[in-house]
Amino acid sequence: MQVEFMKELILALDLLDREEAVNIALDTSDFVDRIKVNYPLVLSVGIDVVKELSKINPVIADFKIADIPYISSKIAEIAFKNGASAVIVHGFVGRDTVKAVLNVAKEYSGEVYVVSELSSEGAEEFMIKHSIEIVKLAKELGCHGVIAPATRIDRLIRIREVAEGLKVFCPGIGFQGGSLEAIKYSDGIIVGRAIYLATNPRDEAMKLKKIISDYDVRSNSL
Ligand code: BMP
Repeated sequence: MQVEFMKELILALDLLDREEAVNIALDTSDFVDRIKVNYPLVLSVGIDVVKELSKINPVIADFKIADIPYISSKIAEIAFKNGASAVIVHGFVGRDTVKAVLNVAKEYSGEVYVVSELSSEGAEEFMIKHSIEIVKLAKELGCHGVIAPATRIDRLIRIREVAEGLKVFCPGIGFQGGSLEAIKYSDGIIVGRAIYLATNPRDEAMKLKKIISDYDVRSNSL
């Protein structure tokens, strides 16, 4: 029986230099499913880097959009116009903003991912209290997925249950100390520094993709 590999490796390309970013994207592209760009890269080298990277792999524009609907939809529009295939929005801002971003995404056949609770410790102060409601909102509005922490597996499991039918992508593996076990409970992992700061980013991406594929084989044989 043929095994389908579903779980993804998403490269968080948080570099400040365009050439270095593009070179690492090219070098790791055989093992990476998507590239996630964030403010450090875009604010350093310009939004058009999204277009360039999207020729290598689909790009998720992680601008963690969290503004009034009017501004949020403008940010999403700029991301999609520049070749992003998905954007990340914050859910704590409420349904009007998430809806506005979804409406823009529809025009571009793009995807919208919603942050449930950040992988960092500070999420325990405020976000954790509302993250399940945020996931429910993402589901109700028809978003494509949520971002959930690899640093708190118990929370990830709970979020996964509530997010049934949505994709769950997990940052936090590597420098943030998150567990590889997150692969089991997610549709993909988001990894930055552990790849782009490695002596050999290609080897690191290959290793991670192999671990992910092994989880895929296991879940297919259950
Ligand atoms: P790193 O693997 O270097 O820790 O990078 C993680 C990436 O995932 C960063 O781009 C960060 O913005 C993002 N991220 C995160 O770390 N935690 C979250 O909860 C949500 C994120 O998007």
